[in-house]
Amino acid sequence: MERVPLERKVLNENARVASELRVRFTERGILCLNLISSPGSGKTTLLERTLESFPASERVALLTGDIQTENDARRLARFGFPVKQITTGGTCHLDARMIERALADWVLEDIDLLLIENVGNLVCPSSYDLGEAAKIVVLSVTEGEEKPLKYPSIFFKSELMILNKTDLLPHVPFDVAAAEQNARQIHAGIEIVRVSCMNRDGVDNWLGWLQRKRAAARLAAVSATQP
Ligand SMILES: Nc1nc2c(ncn2[C@@H]2O[C@H](COP(=O)(O)OP(=O)(O)OP(=O)(O)O)[C@@H](O)[C@H]2O)c(=O)[nH]1
Ligand SMILES: [Mg+2]
Repeated sequence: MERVPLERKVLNENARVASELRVRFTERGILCLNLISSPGSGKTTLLERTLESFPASERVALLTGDIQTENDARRLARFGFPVKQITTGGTCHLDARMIERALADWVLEDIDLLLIENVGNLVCPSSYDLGEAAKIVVLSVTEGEEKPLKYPSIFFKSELMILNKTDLLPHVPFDVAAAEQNARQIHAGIEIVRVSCMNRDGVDNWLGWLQRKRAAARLAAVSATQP
């Protein structure tokens, strides 16, 4: 009986902090993206492919969430951009307060792009707004094409689905058209980019999507600050 009101209170508090973060990001023209997937779909690898394409002058920063270990932050730190690991110690998702705390000693004026890798989980992270401009769901071809139907919430809330590990298609029974149709059945407007982080196929399409979103965030900041 007590559980539902408590859950609602937690989500309301999260929504309040997330909307404060969103205002801070929007005003400064920071594009914040929240990457969500099952464990091992390739979030960190996609971020590695992304960072290696950037010049050293790129104003990008990253937060990466895991229940345990600093491994992902170590992998991402190799590229020289600011990275912080958020270790949740058991919680299966990041929340807006964790993002607020992680950003406390960073100067937001130095950042244009904030990439957040959520804890590997296809369910819990979908309920927690982090103040992002968009959620991105990563699905890999080893997971089965029915996943959008089984875990609809995250596909419904994501602007983009990255279909990763396409290099494995010759070796796994995965129907790409059915997977994409399932995603569109849940969210008619979802954008889809097929990539292989292993052989880089399609990575430029992802980078193109990212640049278009960044341009839109810069425009939104100009209109937010105009009287
Ligand atoms: N064949 C193939 N393997 C990939 C690809 N992308 C990632 N992997 C492999 O998949 C495994 C998991 O990748 P990660 O990037 O660590 O996955 P993650 O989503 O960050 O995992 P968590 O942070 O634990 O949720 C690693 O062994 C990667 O090398 C790909 O496009 N093709
Ligand atoms: Mg990872």
